Amino acid sequence: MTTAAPLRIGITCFATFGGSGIVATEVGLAMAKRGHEVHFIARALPIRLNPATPGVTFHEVVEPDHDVLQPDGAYPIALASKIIEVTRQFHLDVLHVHYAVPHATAAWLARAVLGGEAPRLVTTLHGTDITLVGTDATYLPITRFSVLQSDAVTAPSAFLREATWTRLDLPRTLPIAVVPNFVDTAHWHPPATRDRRVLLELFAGLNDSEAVLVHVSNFRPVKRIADVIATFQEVHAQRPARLLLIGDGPDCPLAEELLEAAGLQDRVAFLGRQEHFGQWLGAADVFLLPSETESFGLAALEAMACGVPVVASDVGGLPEVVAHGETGFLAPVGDVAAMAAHVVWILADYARWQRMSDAALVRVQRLFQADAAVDAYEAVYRAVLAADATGS
Ligand code: GMT
Repeated sequence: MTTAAPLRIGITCFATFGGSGIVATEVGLAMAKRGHEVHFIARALPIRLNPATPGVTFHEVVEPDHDVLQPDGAYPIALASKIIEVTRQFHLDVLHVHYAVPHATAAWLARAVLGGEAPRLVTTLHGTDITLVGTDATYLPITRFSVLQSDAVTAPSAFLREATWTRLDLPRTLPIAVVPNFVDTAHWHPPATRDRRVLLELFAGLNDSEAVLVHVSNFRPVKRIADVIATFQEVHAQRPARLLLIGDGPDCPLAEELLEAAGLQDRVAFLGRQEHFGQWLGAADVFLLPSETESFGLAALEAMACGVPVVASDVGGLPEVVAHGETGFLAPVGDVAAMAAHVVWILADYARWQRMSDAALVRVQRLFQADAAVDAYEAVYRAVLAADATGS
């Protein structure tokens, strides 16, 4: 329980499978556990949110079915209306939106309508809202405006803070608090004993000499799925290996096509979208994340929390998560040969693998604990409220 007065907090996020929605959900759940009243406002129940959690209420944003608005839709307006409704009913102190567009934009609109009753606005940037969508000429002015209208802005990495200042042409005097993403180590942890039998249900006939590589994502082009497959192919050419793919998205058919072309389909388990996959993750050997860019790489952090070394692109916020040579390796984007060589090197010696696995756990404990991140977010909430009270 919190010692200071409990807050009424609104949280807006994407409900779909993706890092920003997961972080938003974990922050909200942790705030509720601390005794705050938490209202999730989203298009659908966010993945990993149990609406029966004490202290949590879910408010669904429904777009009324008016012919004139079809097929264009008006989601940001429906969201703003729901924020207005929830604020009026529950007197929110703070609205914490995750992903700048359209969430911070809808929040600005709601606040304009609410006037004196408006909650303080905290915007957490997540990555593509700045690096891709936010810098698209269509959205740039709105993204920039929405960020500037927020009472506080946070980003999960120093990389994304810098990218936000630079790409939105914002002064470095605009405070952007870096609050790293985090994992609940009660949920994400290595198995008590590294029992590979759980993988037998996925890979018939798996034997101890075979390494299991794993990739988890939303299979968007930014994840460079072709590089996941090519890295696996190179590793498999050098030593027996299997590949576990978890997630769903537009590049799933590409993955299947490439695996078939390489004749590797029977070496791969493709599980699609999974809510609970820790047991398989913790039994795997190396996690692959060869993305084009990542503001942070939450999936890599979850793997590290399960004691799995990560081989990833040396890009974006990934170097802030993966310690090169200690908890895994980083290689230039697209350098499949280097990534495969790193994987083979890690797997060549069990003691070496174990050292990296242990180092990953230590790094997670030291830098990415839930309590520290939730403390940081709560401090941001209290700071914007205190600034409001003093009129600063
Ligand atoms: O990874 C994605 O493509 C989804 C995206 C999202 O908005 O859900 O993830 C972004 O936010 C995550 C949580 O902060 C970060 O861990 C991911 O690195 C980031 N993705 C990119 O920057 C591509």
